[in-house]
Amino acid sequence: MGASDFSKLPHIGESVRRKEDYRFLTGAGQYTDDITMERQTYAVFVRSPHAHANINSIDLAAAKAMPGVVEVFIGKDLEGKMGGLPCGWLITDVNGKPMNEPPHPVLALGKARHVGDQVAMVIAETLEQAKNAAEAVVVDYDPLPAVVDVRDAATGPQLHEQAPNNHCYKWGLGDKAAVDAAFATAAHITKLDLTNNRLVPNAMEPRAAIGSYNRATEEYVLHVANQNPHVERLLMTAFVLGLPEHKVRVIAPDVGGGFGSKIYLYAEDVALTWASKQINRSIKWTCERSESFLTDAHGRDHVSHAEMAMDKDGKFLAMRVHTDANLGAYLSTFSTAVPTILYATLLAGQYTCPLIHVEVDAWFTNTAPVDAYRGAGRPEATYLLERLVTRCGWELGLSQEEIRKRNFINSWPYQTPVALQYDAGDYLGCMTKAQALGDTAGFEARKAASKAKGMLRGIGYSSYIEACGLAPSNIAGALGARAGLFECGEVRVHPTGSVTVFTGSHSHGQGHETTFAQVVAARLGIAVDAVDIVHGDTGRVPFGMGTYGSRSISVGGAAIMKALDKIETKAKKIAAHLMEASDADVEFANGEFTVKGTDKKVTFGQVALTAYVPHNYPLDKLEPGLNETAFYDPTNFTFPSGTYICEVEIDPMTGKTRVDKFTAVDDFGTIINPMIVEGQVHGGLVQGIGQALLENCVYDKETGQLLTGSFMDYTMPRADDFPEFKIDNICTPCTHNPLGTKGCGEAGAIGSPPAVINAVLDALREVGVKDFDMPASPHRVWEAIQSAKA
Ligand code: MCN
Repeated sequence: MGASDFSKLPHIGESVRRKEDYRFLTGAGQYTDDITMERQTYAVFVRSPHAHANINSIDLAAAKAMPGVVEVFIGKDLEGKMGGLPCGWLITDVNGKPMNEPPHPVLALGKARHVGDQVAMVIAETLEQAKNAAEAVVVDYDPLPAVVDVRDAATGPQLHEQAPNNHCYKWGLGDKAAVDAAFATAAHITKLDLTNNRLVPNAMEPRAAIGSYNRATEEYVLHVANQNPHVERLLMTAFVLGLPEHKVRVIAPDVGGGFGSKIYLYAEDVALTWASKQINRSIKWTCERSESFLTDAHGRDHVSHAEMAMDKDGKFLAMRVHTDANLGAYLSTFSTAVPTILYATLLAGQYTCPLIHVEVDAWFTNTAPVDAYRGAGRPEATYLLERLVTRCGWELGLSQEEIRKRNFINSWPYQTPVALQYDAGDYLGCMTKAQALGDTAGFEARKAASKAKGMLRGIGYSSYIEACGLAPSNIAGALGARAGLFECGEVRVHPTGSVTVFTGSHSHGQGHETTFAQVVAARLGIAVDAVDIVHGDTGRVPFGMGTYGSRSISVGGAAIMKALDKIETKAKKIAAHLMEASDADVEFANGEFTVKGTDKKVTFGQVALTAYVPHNYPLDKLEPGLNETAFYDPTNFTFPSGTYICEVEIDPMTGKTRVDKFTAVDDFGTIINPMIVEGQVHGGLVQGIGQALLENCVYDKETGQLLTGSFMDYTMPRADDFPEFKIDNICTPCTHNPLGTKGCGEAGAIGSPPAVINAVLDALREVGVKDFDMPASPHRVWEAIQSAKA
């Protein structure tokens, strides 16, 4: 079935209420911490209070003697028994060498490299006993100088022997010589320095895990708040524990948000799994919020310099970018892919810039590891490009609309100079719709009204594009991924015609139990409630590559569609048998099989029953049962795009910035469930605007201590920080997946930060401020105004 036929099916484009919400809203959800295993113990991790320190000795005598203590493990106990935590993405340096990949021990060995680095695991009968005993562990540290700012990494104290000057890799993309030549003859060059501030993910449910071991079957079970259970198992068994994969079952039950931070194989997951066999007991660990701040993989933290060369009419000729990326103290699972292929390949944006050269230096510092956080590389690319484009316009005296119009891509497919080929879009159409919805025509009047009150008002545009549906395995493999990024779906039709689907995608808030059911119900002509979706269990789902990169509907959903194709083919054979017709004459629509040119028909339910109750069934030609599995590997990424327009009002006396209007028009191709998509856009906008205005992760430069280690210091956005968003869509279906869908789960977080900062700068230009970077906290805005005055 083609994407355009699919979009016309019942249930597609319907705001079906979320099936999963009843259990969440009535407290019946089952998160990892809600689960209690038999003979369960509790673990607490002793963590380094220093950003960088040699560990001279660890004295466990007092801790082991504490009431209820079952065991205490330190790095030396694990040495030789397991490998280090692997990085799933190898980057080749510009010189053709592999990146520097220092070891990442499960428990620190000899040295702690960031505040919160895990040094010991204390296991006791109760959580209180484990906490008390953890305090009795005596670690003799020898503190060392620390480096936290990526700009100081090269000259800072060395973290790893295997990474001289704290350098992980220098990576590049594009034709430097051609770019330099274009710059040499350009009519105008615009330059910009930017910092993309570090963020802490802060999912509502903190990380949690329970490791268990069954001596009889010699099987491990890990319950874990994770977005990616099969990959977690693969990395843990193949790279760290050296176990046969079928002896480890990873279950990710209900998960309360991840935003990328739960894709990774964390040290705690491995330690709990391994130790469960050593003590022959289940071990539960639930991260505390302050521990999350210190140890969840953080996001962003780029420092960049960008330049655009233009002709006299503002047409882009070439762009060059240099970025320093902070990787933190160790390589997290996908960290190396974020500042490279997920970032640099998006730097063409929506524009026809023919030449782009990007160079990225990635560095280790004494901070928590940095990895993918909602958008992963694409928000960083969009922030840089959309800030640069706006500045290009301002320097040439062109409006934010005009500079974009002069450079928008307007025919597809479009091959960018940074590897990606966009399949479909309508960038001008999207911007025009956003301008109408956001009443940009009325901006000057609103600005005058603000001025009359002594306030500054600014407007900011951002026309983003992102690559979702991660990822075609060939492309990912060629670019260094250690695994293909296909997806798997199994459709099991039961004799009564109801259906259970087993998907390798994982839902941790995105509503898959509803939208995937809509897809299946639409295809089979049955009720949405007749379809159940199972995910997050390596013991039940054949295989899966998990959820990230807004891939689930476009890759996971497409795998289910492929399995449904197989179901339809087999079901037609059964229907042909029932109607005594040839397979070729059987048609299927709206849950009914008919024979061309006759009034014969049988329902999907009758066919399902026949598949399992083989009365008069042609067993010699057709196997009983109606159960199919498919793997889908996309041929390209999907390319959601959109234009966001933000209007801010700033009080110059206090620096307080208020987002007064925010308009978002996106192109997600075919939309399965508009209500869920709208919710996804809302969530993304809150995270993106949150980064631009409020959220900022700060380490102390001298001591390496995390200064924003709690919600008292790290400002989480709240509902009253935002106006009512104006949201709409256009639709250019994705041309290469059977649903026509493009991902929507990250768009809001990708497109919104530059819209906000462009608006802030537009307002501050009035009072002479020339440059400004995130976050636009009152103090920073006030300071910028004061320095412009001085
Ligand atoms: N959808 C749709 N029509 C489309 C596109 C999507 O109806 N054209 C629906 C999908 O069926 C799905 C939801 O929208 O129910 C999001 O789909 P998709 O864009 O495929 O994204 P994923 O399901 O793969 O989710 C991942 C994405 C990412 S990468 C982050 S980060 C993120 C996000 O989703 N983390 C989230 N949204 C989140 N939402 C919640 N509540 N919690 C998180 O941790």
